[in-house]
Amino acid sequence: MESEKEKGFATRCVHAGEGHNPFGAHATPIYQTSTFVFDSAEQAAAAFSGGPGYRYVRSPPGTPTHAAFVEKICSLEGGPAGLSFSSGMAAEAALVFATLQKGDHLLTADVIYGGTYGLFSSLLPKFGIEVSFVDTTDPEKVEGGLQENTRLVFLESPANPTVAVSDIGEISQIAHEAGARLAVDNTFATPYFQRPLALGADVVVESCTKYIGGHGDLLGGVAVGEKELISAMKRPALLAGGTMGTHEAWLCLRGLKTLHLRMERHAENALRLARFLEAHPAVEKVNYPGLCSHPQHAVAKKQMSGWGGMLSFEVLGGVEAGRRLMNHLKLASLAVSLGCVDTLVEHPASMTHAVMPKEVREKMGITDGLVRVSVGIEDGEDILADFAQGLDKIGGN
Ligand code: LCS
Repeated sequence: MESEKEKGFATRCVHAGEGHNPFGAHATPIYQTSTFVFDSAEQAAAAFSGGPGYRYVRSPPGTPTHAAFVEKICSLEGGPAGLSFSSGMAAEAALVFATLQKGDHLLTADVIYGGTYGLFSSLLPKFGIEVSFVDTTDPEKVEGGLQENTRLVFLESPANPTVAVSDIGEISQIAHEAGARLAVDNTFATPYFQRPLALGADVVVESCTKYIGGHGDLLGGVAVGEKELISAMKRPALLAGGTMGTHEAWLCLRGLKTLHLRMERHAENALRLARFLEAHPAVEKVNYPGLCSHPQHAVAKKQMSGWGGMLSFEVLGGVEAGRRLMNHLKLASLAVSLGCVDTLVEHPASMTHAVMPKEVREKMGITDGLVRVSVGIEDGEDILADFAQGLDKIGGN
């Protein structure tokens, strides 16, 4: 696309990365192949010694389908380079492989997805990497947690599952002054509502399984950021695997074409549900960045252009009441994952964050009674009606 940078977000969702198609195919083709054929031994040798061209699909950039997807997401995140992966976890694993080595320190947010917590707390220390967890909603605590050997600061904002918000701009300055890089997991906000690179982050990682794919039918991950860092991630991507499937790359490319439309509706429905729950007598507390009661509402307002589709809440009566509610919901499905067109509910303490010790969880607000909702793009009234009938059942049958 000509002068792509000057085009609006929606136009880039639709057009970026598209159109490099031989034979004039309107939709980018799925290059369902595992390897590429060379015209000559010389061309092959050049490709394998760092030259351009496609080689073997595990070797970035994979196929032209992957390249189209990466070009589109780079345009949306506003980053110069990117890499696709088989899952968000594979992207995170490549990030830590590329940026940390024995003796280095990772400073990470305490509220993060349970899988990420597991990678950081149980796998990295096996390789001699020090890891510490800090409340990144307080930049002073980030500053206090930095060490001489800190090479990477990692955070999610909004964070899974409490939707805690961290000040990306302020933390990037603190990290950079200490010689560390800042990585931000942008899965909840998506580039539609938040662009961490423009706020000062060095790299963005995202689970494409969520809003990027958008329909709950794939696993994928992506990293976008400064060229040097993304280049360093190519080696772990090649050698540890974690390659995005070609069909998944195509589904992500297609999913992104409607990201702007879906995110608007997710956020509209989520705000309605958050307000409804906050006013409901059976609900103790609602976490949603768009509510004035959210402790980092002002930071969210500063760095996000919308509040997203994720919220969590506690019902009166704790875990038992929460279970009764989830068992009585009819429209919303009880499932992990998020960012699908349909509404999903889950119980972080026993599902997505079960890997965290109870005392660790509770300290950061992931209580036994917390219920997380990924608000879908159905009719808002139908979502509200489902939660209304479910909450009615908490005390009774
Ligand atoms: N980052 C965040 C914020 C996530 O929520 C997840 C997965 C990941 C990274 C990892 O991505 P994946 O490898 O699954 O593509 N979150 C999940 C969740 O909340 N329920 O199921 C998975």
